[in-house]
Amino acid sequence: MKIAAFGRELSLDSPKIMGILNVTPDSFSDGGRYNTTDKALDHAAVMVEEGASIIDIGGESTRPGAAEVSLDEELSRVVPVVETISCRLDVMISVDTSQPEVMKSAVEAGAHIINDIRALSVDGALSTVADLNCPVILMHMQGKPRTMQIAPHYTDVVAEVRKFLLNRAEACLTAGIRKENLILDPGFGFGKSVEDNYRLLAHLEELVDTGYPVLSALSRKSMIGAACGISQADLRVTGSVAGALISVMKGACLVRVHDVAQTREALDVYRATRNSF
Ligand code: 8Y4
Repeated sequence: MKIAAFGRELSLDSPKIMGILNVTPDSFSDGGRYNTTDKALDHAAVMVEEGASIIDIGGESTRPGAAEVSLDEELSRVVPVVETISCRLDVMISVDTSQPEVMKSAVEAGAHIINDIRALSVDGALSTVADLNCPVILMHMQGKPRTMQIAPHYTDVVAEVRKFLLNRAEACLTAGIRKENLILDPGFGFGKSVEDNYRLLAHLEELVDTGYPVLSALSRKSMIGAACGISQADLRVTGSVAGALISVMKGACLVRVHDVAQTREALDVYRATRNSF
């Protein structure tokens, strides 16, 4: 398996790291230190050096209760950063957005992958990605960011998440998006209790079994804090690395992380072990 976009390719035969670059002023888990274009570039360069194959750039805060961002605000946060990174670094760029206008402008500016927590549910998103002909990450969410953590409920979280994602994949295929461009993501923390999140992680193989590449994104999230008893998000590094490694051992081929160097080391040990089988 591989991801291919705009003349660039990334083999998924070995797991790859997506480094998180937040460009929202309230990027909580890095204290908002990297919110200008220069600082974003510096942070991205460090992550590439540490082993990130993809840099994920997002201009909308999806933190529960966060304020909604206008289209112009999102464009002005994302586009300059995408332009700068695509000119200066040899790395794939994903853009965390649900808005067709942002998708188009970001790809024009040099982005390769659309990362949509709303799984292309906004009007015009399906046809936009079909036209762009680029890879897209479809994520599961129950409810809406503002309220999703109030009372998440499932009868069978693993079956429901799998079914939702396969339905969205079908909608993509119907809209003319190529199968090779689809990546599935269980959406840890998006309308899920800690128990739901761990059930999804424990059964990640059931998502991998779909045949689509799976991305796992649990870095520093509350499920890690809950298991480790750590309330401060930026202190959840070791638990996050463990979660990334478990995901990869269950067949995820992409992990979205804050702590690239630490995750790279864990995946290197796994690789060395596998190579000795
Ligand atoms: C601490 C650190 C606590 C981070 C919470 C968080 C996903 C995603 C996000 C995901 C995909 C986040 C943009 C939420 N999560 N994209 N984006 N999958 N594909 N929270 O799970 O990182 S933002």
